[in-house]
Amino acid sequence: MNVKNIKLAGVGRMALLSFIIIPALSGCLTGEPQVTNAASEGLTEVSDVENTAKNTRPNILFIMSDDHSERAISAYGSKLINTPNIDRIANEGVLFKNSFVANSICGPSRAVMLTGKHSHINGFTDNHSSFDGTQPTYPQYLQKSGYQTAVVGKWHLNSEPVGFDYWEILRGQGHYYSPVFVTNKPNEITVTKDIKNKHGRVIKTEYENTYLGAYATIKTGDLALDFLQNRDKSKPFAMIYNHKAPHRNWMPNVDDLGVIDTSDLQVPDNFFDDYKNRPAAQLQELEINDMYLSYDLKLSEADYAGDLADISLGWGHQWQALYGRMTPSQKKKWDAYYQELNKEYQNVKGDAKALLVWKYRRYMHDYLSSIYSMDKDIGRVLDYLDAQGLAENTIVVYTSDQGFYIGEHGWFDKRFMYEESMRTPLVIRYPAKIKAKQVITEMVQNLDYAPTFLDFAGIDIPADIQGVSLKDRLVEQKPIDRDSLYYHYYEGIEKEHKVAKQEGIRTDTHKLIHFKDVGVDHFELYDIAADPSEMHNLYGTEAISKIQSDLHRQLVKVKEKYQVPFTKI
Ligand code: SGN
Ligand code: CA
Repeated sequence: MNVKNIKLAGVGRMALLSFIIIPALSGCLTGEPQVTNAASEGLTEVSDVENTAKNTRPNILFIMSDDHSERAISAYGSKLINTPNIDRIANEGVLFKNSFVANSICGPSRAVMLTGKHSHINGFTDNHSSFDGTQPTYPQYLQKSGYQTAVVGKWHLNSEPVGFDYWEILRGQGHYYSPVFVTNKPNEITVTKDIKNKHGRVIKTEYENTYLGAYATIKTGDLALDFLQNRDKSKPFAMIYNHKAPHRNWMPNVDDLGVIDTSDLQVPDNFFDDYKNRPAAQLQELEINDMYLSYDLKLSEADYAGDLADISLGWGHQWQALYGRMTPSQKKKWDAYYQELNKEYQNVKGDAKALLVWKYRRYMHDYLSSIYSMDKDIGRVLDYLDAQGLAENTIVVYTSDQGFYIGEHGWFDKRFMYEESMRTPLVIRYPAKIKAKQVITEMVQNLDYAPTFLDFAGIDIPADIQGVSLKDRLVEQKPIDRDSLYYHYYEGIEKEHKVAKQEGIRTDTHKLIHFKDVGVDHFELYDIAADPSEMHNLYGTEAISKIQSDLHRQLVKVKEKYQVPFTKI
């Protein structure tokens, strides 16, 4: 971090402190239970019995990354990278071996988590939707019941956060370098922006902070720590601390370059997949082979002069814009690392297979490096909880908005109901109530987070929530009541990456997927136990016919249970 950033971080802290004090004071006027500062005044910490009970409720620290495959987490057995801090949460708590999303794409997955409801109910079906923040979410319930709530980092729901005392979120997808955040609490560096409708009327005012020279991962951690340090200590807190990393285009922190070595990395077994018997997979555009040489793979124009496809698509300019967000000293470190290695491109570009392997290794270097920095940042926040004696009574969750392909089927990105992207990492720690070193193999889904938090906070779970609370499983080892998961991806073949619309059901052993889109209408069926990479579509084969009809029956049942309109797909 350069000197400028340190200064900016300090300013942010002061401003944050002032806005936390103001709501605390305003409580005097509203007649809410009054709390005094025990440490400074030597009084008991709370003034009434009800509030004492409330204060024993756990804090909640929800940590989420963007596009983190569980196969890039050492606690999940990854040999690709060490993630000591995510592992710390798992080792001191619980690791879910079979954790899934309901819709493997960013905004929709986040909406499922906030509401505990499937996409067709919460209305945020694809990334082009805008989240209706007036509907109930778990942060709103927590806030109403006395939690101090905050969200920092990636949000990506196209509408402003509702139910948070403090929010400072990346604009849209956000940038790795010199990130732009929007906040509800302006500070000294804020630029005020009036947003107008097409008639020129101001419809809202935004407060925007550009942290010049900052790296998004570290800035997000700084904001999380600022909130924790300056929070209202009379209340339990619930903070969502969301990273942009390791989302495309995987720009590592210049200070961490060289830590990850992928120069000899072997490609996954099904890297050269031919997509036989899987028609939707034949139509996708998720292949590492299709990555942009500059934007994705970090070659400079000089490196690929003559290979004009990349430039003609305009992505050279996209890359220049991102590179341009770095400070001169960051660019110097970046170039010192990449320029030498980029010379390899000349040796491989004439050999299609060698080039593809080179692309995979470069992709993995950048992806894993972004994770390395993020894991370190998570460590800073966990250290703070330890130092403040907060770890015992804080539920810490680490997850991702979905899984990701890191070369399986030759792909990057997500969206498919196949295992790599339907899965998402999930580890939970809560030393006061949850025994350490548990591994849970039952299937859970991102639908379950909201009811679990409400349950732990002692709030009745509203009847319309579709997920199940994991509290009794976590605390008392009671089995989870569910035998299948419903999945639905809505974006479709006409959108980026050309992945067909699909829905389906996953049981412990099998998966049935219905692909239905323009020019696509077929089922696929996998025996996940025998074929975890889903290379052999068994749909329509004699040996599977009984299981097939059973899965069809279950799909109908599960759609009824979740009130999925039968016309949707
Ligand atoms: C961007 C990326 C896509 C990615 C989507 C959705 N393209 O559009 O590769 O699938 O985000 O990701 S990029 O050229 O802009 O990098 S999500 O995690 O937000 O759902
Ligand atoms: Ca994502």
